Amino acid sequence: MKLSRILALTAALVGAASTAHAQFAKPEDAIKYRQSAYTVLSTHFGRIGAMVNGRIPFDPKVAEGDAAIALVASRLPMAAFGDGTDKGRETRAKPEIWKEKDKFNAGFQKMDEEMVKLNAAAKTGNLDNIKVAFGNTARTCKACHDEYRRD
Ligand code: ASC
Repeated sequence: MKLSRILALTAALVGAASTAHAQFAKPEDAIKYRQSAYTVLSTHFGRIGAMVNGRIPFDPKVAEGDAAIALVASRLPMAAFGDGTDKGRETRAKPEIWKEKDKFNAGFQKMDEEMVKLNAAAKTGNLDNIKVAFGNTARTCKACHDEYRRD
């Protein structure tokens, strides 16, 4: 998929995701939604990781598709961290998320920038490029997990 196409598609999806906020009937639904998005994100991001680390063979087309899905999935959870969604279902989300909204949102923004670069790297089909971008993106994942996710 062309990067411009991915970006156009994700812009539309993020528009849909940001209005999803009002659509959650219960906090439980919002928590389920974001957990589902993280499951999809982790599955596809993790498969790029497996290629980067040599656990599975590198297939540039598969990596490109995974990067596109990871980018879309990474843009979904933010709309599901609305007020009152700290409780309602088992969650590892820490209360600090709702106390440090600007900082939390900045973390998502940073991840987004690296995810976009990962997509550009995946399009080159060059494993070394993907390795660098994957590492940079993974650091932005970890930064938020360290601060805002219970073990
Ligand atoms: C993954 C995955 C995460 C991140 C994180 C990066 O593949 O599931 O949560 O990478 O481990 O540090």
